[in-house]
Amino acid sequence: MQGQSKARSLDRAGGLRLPLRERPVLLTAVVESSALPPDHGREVAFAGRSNAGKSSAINAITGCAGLARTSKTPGRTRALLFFGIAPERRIVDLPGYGHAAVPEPVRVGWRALLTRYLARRHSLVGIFLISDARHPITDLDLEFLSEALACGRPCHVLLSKADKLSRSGWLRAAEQARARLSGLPVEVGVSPFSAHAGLGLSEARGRLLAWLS
Ligand SMILES: Nc1nc2c(ncn2[C@@H]2O[C@H](COP(=O)(O)OP(=O)(O)O)[C@@H](O)[C@H]2O)c(=O)[nH]1
Ligand SMILES: [Mg+2]
Repeated sequence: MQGQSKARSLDRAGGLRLPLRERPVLLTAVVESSALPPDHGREVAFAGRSNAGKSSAINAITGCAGLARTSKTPGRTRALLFFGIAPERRIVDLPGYGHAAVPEPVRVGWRALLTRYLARRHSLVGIFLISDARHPITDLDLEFLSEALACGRPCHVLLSKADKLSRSGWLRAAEQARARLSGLPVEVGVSPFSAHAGLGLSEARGRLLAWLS
C-alpha cells in the first residue's frame, strides 16, 4: 500500500531527506483500537480542540490541499485518520476535543481510544498540538499535553491562525503560551503558525521530518 514513493519537495527544510509519496493518501479511519494500522514505522499526530486548525495544518505541512478535510463545523472528525506520506511514515489527524455537541458516551469512547493510543503506540514519535493563537492555551490542551508527555511523547505547540493577529499579537500569544506551559514536566516548544499565510511552515516541516527520519 505504501509503495512507489517519489521524492517531493518537503525535504528542503533543515536539509532532511525523506522520500515522500507523490500524493499522500488516507490509509484508514479508526474508531476502535483493534482497527489501528500495523504498529511499525513512524507517525506524527496532530491534536487539539475541534476547529483549532488541525486539518488545515496537515494540508499545509504536507503541501497537499484537501488531504485532511477542513471544516467550519467543529467536531466533524470522529476518528483517528491515518495518512501515508512515505513508506512506513504516517500523519495522524486525532479527533478534536472540547466540542460540547458531542454526546457523552461518544466522548468517553474517544477518550478511551486516545488514552490507549498515547500509551501504547510504538510508532508515535511526536505530537503537534494545534491551538488557536487568538485564545489562551486551554485546560483541555494542558491535560492532553500532560498525558502525552507522561507517555514519553515529544510535543510541540503550533499557535494556529496567526494571520488573524498582527506580528506583535502573535509574538505576545507565543510568550503567553510559553508561560502557560512552563509548569509541564518536559519543555514543550511553541511556534506561531498559519496554514493560510505559511507562517512557521518550513519550521513545522523541519520538525515533522526530524521526527519521522
Ligand atoms: N485565518 C485562518 N483560518 C484558518 C487557519 N487554519 C484553519 N483555519 C480555519 O479554521 C477552521 C477550522 O479549521 P480545520 O483545519 O478544519 O480545524 P480542525 O477542526 O482542527 O481540523 C476552518 O474554517 C479553517 O479555514 C489559518 O491558518 N488561518
Ligand atoms: Mg479536522
